[in-house]
Amino acid sequence: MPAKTVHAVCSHDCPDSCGVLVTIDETGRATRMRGDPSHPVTRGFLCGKVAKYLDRVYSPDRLLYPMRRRAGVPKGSLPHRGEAEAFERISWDEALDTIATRLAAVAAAHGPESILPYSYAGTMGVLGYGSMDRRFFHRLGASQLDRTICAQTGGEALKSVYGRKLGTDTEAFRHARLIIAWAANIHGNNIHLWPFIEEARRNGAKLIVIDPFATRTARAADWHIAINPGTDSALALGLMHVLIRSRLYDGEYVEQWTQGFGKLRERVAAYTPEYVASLTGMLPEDIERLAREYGTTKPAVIRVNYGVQRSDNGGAAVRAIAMLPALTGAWKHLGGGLQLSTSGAFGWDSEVLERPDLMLASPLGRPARVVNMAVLGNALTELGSKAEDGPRVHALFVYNSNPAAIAPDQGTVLRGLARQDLFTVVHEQFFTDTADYADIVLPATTFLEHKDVQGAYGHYYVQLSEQAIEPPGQARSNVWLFSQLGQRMGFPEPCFRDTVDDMIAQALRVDDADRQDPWLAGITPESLHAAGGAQRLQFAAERHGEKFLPFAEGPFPTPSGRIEFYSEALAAQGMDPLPAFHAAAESRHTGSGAYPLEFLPRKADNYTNSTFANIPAHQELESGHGDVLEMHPDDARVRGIADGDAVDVFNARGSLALRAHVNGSVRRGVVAARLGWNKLSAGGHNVNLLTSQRLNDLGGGPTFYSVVVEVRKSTASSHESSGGAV
Ligand SMILES: Nc1nc2c(c(=O)[nH]1)N[C@H]1C(S)=C(S)[C@@H](COP(=O)(O)OP(=O)(O)OC[C@H]3O[C@@H](n4cnc5c(=O)[nH]c(N)nc54)[C@H](O)[C@@H]3O)O[C@H]1N2
Ligand SMILES: Nc1nc2c(c(=O)[nH]1)N[C@H]1C(S)=C(S)[C@@H](COP(=O)(O)OP(=O)(O)OC[C@H]3O[C@@H](n4cnc5c(=O)[nH]c(N)nc54)[C@H](O)[C@@H]3O)O[C@H]1N2
Ligand code: SF4
Ligand SMILES: [Mo]
Repeated sequence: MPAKTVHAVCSHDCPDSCGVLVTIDETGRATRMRGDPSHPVTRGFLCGKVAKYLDRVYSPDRLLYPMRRRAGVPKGSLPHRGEAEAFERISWDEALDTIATRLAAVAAAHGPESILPYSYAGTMGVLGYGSMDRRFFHRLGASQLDRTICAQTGGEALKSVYGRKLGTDTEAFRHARLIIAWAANIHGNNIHLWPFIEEARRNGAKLIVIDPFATRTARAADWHIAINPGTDSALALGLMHVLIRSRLYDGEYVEQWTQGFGKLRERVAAYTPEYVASLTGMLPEDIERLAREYGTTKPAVIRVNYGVQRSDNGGAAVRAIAMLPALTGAWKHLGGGLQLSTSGAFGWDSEVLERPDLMLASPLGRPARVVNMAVLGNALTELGSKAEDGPRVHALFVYNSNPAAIAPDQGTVLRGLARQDLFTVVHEQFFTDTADYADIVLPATTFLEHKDVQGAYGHYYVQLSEQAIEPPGQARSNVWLFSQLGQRMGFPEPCFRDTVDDMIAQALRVDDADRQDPWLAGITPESLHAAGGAQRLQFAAERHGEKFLPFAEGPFPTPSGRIEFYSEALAAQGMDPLPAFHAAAESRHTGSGAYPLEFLPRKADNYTNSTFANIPAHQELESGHGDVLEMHPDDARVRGIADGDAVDVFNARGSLALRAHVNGSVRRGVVAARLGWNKLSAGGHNVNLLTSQRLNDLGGGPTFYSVVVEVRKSTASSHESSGGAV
């Protein structure tokens, strides 16, 4: 086989969805990966994580074969690379038969809803994320998983205002004169936006960052506002107060395209700069100044990211922030507006891919109950204790996710996973913290080893990801796994035999122009291939030689056809139809004497959630950050803590062993640490030991960033993590 280059797409959970060119040598081995230079957003470079991707693909730690827990070995955390003691290799045949038999037995004994799938965005490929797997669980009658862990709150919030998850085109940021990065760690989480911001700044644009943490992005900004965590709704309402009071809003746009302005004006009246300053930790004059700059600079764009919605008041925060460009009419200008996500632009045919109708053909004969993934701990330990709950969970099937590390209230999650009467399957690339608790572990492919199609939540290109290399060992894709299982369970529907190519055609709806989304018109696997792997969505405006401006004019896909400052739909659900500030249950405002510090358990710049945390090259990039607690010097001093000291960070849910880093990344009253693998952390737990299963105000999202803790210098005997008793 001669050397060749293949177009793939980075499928990790990241807004950028980079086009990747993979060089394959004569032996079929990938030797090089680089960003596709012809992709208008990737622009020829990859982030530090994926530039080193071949270290992951060819890691000696890859899971290569199906494995089974050895008889009599109890479930629980294993030392890193310690799985050989607890697990033994089996064939795929035996693995699939065991799973099919056990799932059938669980369904027969307790009802199919006692089976719970658990997946998130290990891969963002359209097929790998959700297609054959959904068909399988729907046909089985398994519980449905409400995928709330990341973006649902923000998505619901944006849709409540605009009706659709669209935002300012990434490439248009180069035209902005003012860019506000609101809870957006662009350098760490969204690096392909940065060159457009740099271009805008070369032309005189200003960058303002609103983040309680001094990220690299914040350090590079013209103005960093280190807001108190969870107070963003107050700031946005305060900005609207000033914009309205000072008549810095676009009356014509408001009149023509929005509804509820009068009620909004009444609501924001209370949010004076002085009041908002008392909540956010800002100065009143800075709130005035920010509002004036935002109201008078055009084009002005807000890059808001999901960090802002991981708290009790997160839905209201996104709603209020999203209203700002509607008030100023910023959407009218190329380079103005707001971007949270662009994912709503991709009209994949999910009905055909996921087949929710198959629930009616399941033994249940009705839609299955829905379990919120943000409360996995309770779902495994408490669900089923009341008659109306439905059955207790007796089988858990994990893929595309590492819940032992990423789900909140880790102590309870691990207690649930340790149940001997729970049958757990984990489909993974590596022996993660979750695999430690599995009965059966199955090896999964990376994006170099399977074919898929993908959109993005940070740009507007559809891409084909070709298979670049053969899977190592016996690794198999998600589509293959659930197709095999469907057939072994004897499901008669032909859709369980669909090939990957069939399903890519279904996603794009190439065979049915009537059902095809207009922005996907003419995009086929062949056209994608001919275009070198990536094609821009077919926006009507651009076909007419105009610019794509998502919300420059209506009608809008909301109930009223207008941008909704005031939402009747939310009111009908008993919720506040207008945004308001409410203090988080765990925060400085709710005054918990025992736990006076606000804790930010953040994402690492060089991992993707828990992914990459086990790769030495990535650990090196994070060196000095892994087990670190960022503290303000004043908070350290009063506790007798010096830079580098071992500390215990604790609350009622547990105690985490970290090392203090007293460096000014956070303001007084806030401490921060990063997400990683439990078993690679000093005390065997990560930051989610301290987070709570409390849900936020919209869409059932988690509250990762509303957590209070206390910190003390550790004594030798106290310095190990503990928890799970509460
Ligand atoms: N390097 C890297 N890239 C990633 C990921 C990763 O783990 N690592 N994760 C991926 C995933 S899953 C997602 S969802 C995306 C998007 O992820 P984002 O939502 O952008 O990421 P976060 O880091 O959660 O939050 C962004 C910023 O919000 C700040 N923040 C926290 N609380 C508050 C608050 O109350 N107010 C304000 N104003 N800011 C706050 C945090 O300090 C952080 O710097 O990123 C993706 N990209
Ligand atoms: N404290 C704290 N907790 C958080 C967050 C935070 O910021 N702070 N962020 C939250 C957010 S935004 C999110 S999105 C979640 C993310 O939670 P998860 O989606 O669980 O993310 P990862 O930890 O990246 O785990 C993904 C796993 O999928 C595996 N995988 C990759 N590709 C495939 C594949 O093709 N098939 C299979 N079967 N497996 C594959 C990877 O090896 C990896 O172990 O975490 C949430 N948890
Ligand atoms: S993780 Fe994000 S920035 Fe890095 S290569 Fe993948 S898509 Fe691009
Ligand atoms: Mo996420």
